[in-house]
Amino acid sequence: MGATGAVGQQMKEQLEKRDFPVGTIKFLASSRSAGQEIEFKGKTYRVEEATPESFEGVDIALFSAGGSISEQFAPEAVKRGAVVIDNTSAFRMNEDVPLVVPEVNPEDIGKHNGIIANPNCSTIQMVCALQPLKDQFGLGKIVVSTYQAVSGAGVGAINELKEQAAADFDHAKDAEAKMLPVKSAERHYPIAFNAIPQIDKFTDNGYTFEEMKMINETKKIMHDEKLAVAATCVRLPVVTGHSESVYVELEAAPTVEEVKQAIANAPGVELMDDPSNQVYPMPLMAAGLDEVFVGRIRQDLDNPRGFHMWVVSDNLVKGAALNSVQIAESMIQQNII
Ligand code: A2P
Ligand code: 11C
Repeated sequence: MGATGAVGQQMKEQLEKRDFPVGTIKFLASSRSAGQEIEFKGKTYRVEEATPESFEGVDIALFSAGGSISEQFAPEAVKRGAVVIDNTSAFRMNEDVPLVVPEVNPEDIGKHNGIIANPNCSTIQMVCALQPLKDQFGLGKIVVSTYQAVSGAGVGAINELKEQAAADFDHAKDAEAKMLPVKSAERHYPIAFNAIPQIDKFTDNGYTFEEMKMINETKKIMHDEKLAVAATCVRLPVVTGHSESVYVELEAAPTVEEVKQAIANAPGVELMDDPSNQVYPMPLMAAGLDEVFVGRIRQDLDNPRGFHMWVVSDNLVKGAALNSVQIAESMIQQNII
């Protein structure tokens, strides 16, 4: 569902690349793109307009067409016997909906009642890097600042950045902007040559919805309501790949080498940390790759339990499509489907 979107296209790639055991497949979107052709494993399919009946006979439905579409169609899919893996924020915080990153809490998948939620992209990459530290040293406080790519806001935002970036810097302030910070907001700002400290709308407490997602989802995935998390989320003129500066205070006081070793051994995470050779993760290099890359690991200069690190991952891959497909794979491995 949402097969023509930025994440939907990646979902198709991941299903192909990982040789997911597909019997039959259909590609759903709105009437706007119905009839478009999509190639999957050497066969040509036509995009179909989603209707409730689209889900008859479906075992697993991967959704990434926006929250309101999930609210409308996920119950229809569940009613017809499908398990929905939903990449929107529609159901994430519902008590009866597991919120899953397979490297962190695969055991929650079995508690589903028809819907399993895929977390927000910026949350996924952070918890992948934090889980090994939680396991070995215990977590105290987390302070994260993000540097997020426009692909998180969909195909329209990617196109807008490309158009604005092709123009001259001298006219950047006056560039036409319709997509960011939020399509439905009253004011829009150009993203080319800029940094926008607003992702999604503001909530009543002065944090944005994106920031509150990072805070609330991290607590839910890590099963720790008391975990102290603060977030500042910023949009940058990067096409794809979110970066995060993460400060974490641990319960124990390991050496920086022990922290690096824990990160290096974590599933789905790659240590990329050699400052003497200028080796550290960057979104341009992470684009299209599966891993969560971690570098710039340093001990805080004032607090021996405090560590700083730089976490980068492709938000469309591990942050969305790959994580959804891994949830489906884990369901098969755990005999949940
Ligand atoms: P469509 O191409 O028909 O508009 P993105 O987040 O990259 O903008 O992608 C959004 C995805 O959600 C697209 O695949 C889009 O399809 C799909 N979508 C949007 N509105 C609907 C709808 N009413 N029903 C089904 N799919 C929808
Ligand atoms: C962004 N993180 O980068 C957002 C996109 O809740 O799944 C993902 C929104 C979500 O704009």
